[in-house]
Amino acid sequence: MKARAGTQIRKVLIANRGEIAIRVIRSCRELGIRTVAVYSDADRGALHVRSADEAVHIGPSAARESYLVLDKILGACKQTGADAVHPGYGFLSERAEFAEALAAAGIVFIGPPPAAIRSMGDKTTARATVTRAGVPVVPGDNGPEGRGFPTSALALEAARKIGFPVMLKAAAGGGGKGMRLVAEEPKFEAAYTGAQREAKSAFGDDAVYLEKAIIGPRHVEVQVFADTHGNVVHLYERDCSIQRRHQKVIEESPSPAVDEGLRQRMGQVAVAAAKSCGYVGAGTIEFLLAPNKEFYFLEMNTRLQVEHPITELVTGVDLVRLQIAVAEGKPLPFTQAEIPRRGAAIECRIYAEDAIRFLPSPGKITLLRTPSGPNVRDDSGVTEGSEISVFYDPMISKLAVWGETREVAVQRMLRALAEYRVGGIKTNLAFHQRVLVEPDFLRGDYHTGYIDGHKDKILVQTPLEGDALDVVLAAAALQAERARPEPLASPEEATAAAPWPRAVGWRR
Ligand code: MV4
Repeated sequence: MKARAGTQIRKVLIANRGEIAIRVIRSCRELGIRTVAVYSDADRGALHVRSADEAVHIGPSAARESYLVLDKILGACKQTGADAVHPGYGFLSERAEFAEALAAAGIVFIGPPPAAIRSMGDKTTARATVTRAGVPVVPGDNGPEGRGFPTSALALEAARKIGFPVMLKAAAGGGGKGMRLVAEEPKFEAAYTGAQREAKSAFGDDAVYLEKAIIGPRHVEVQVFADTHGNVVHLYERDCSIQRRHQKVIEESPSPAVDEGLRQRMGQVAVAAAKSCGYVGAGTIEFLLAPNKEFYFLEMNTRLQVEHPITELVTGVDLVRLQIAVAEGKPLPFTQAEIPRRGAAIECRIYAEDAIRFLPSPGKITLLRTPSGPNVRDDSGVTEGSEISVFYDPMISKLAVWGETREVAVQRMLRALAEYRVGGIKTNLAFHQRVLVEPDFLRGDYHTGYIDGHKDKILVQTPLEGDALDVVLAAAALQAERARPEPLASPEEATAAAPWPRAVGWRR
């Protein structure tokens, strides 16, 4: 982001769709900034189009021919006189050439500098870059020239040194594509070939490198923020271990596995990682947290993330507003010590899907009632009558709740999920209820294998309703009374929050 100090953004084009476009529009509106939506054929009547001040049609439904076409976005900027672009997540958000093209056109990219996107986009470069700053990476080998292994023989030799089990990963990868767990030597050759082939077809780049495999890890990520004046802070962690096929399903902050000491260390390391690549704006440092509480840098996401609302709920910071301030060249409005961390937040991603078979369930939403009430936030991209198309991610909304303790947040999420009504398509609402009432989840005792490990109890279609829901609330209440409350950030807050709220049966 090349904003000179004092640049004032007047009109933002949102190069995205759905809930994140609407989320960005909301902050812009509060700031008195004009907004421009872009839309494809399939999104002609979409909510994000109606939410913006102006909208520009950018082509056919397929993202490859619309949302992913750089020139169409640039054209829409010129046509509307937008002076800045917010990329959201996905689509063009982590394409360095996009940030460069905008800069060349004199348009502010509300995101990091192209060089930071580039160095973190390649996993071997990212590992090397953060290692120089003292950040712990998973023990491994980037290959003889630092960008993958040219032959499986060389890779096997390195794997023996690292020790099995190992992970083969695509240098251009991320998100699990081109990744292979290899438990033992006889399986290595086939895994190497498979990872290479998958990397080539997914990224047009077959470079693969090696890491020691961490077994039973949690995925804990730290939100970072940097301004153009050299200030870098973190906004604590999110636990995103509840995933399915590398798709996050439930996220929470703080992580039940992270105590205050670990939080400070992970935060400091995350800040060092951001500094190592000259970062500016909102970013996320992903870590694997091993069962022995060792943590390792995994990758950096150089964008605002889907799950950013839970960080907003526990810190009270509007991350999009902050992105805009930083893009205008303003300094961060707080120091590390001034960032609050209060209570607990949980987010459930509500999908239009057959949750058991894990397949999208596109179609028209014929009925929609979204939950509200105290400390409930529903970030949605649809309304009643909206069409969930086959062209894009079938996420309906992100349901996020806050509670003074984790137990209260769980109860609140169960209440909010029970309030949700969606007609016309299948959803994963019942799936979420089943995850939340599992004793292991209630204890915060889970890792990235949680869903597969609890298949028979979670992957059933019946929703929890009526009497069953009473049971659920009772279970959560019991848990709340047993559990020791998460200590608050400061003695003042602890005083303000005491006495601890009892698990109250408001339905009675
Ligand atoms: C790993 C790992 C264990 N050991 N790397 C999956 C997606 C990609 N971002 C990194 N992933 C993993 N890398 C080592 N050395 C386990 C995973 C992993 C995982 C990580 C985060 C969240 C969910 C996951 C599910 C399966 C595997």
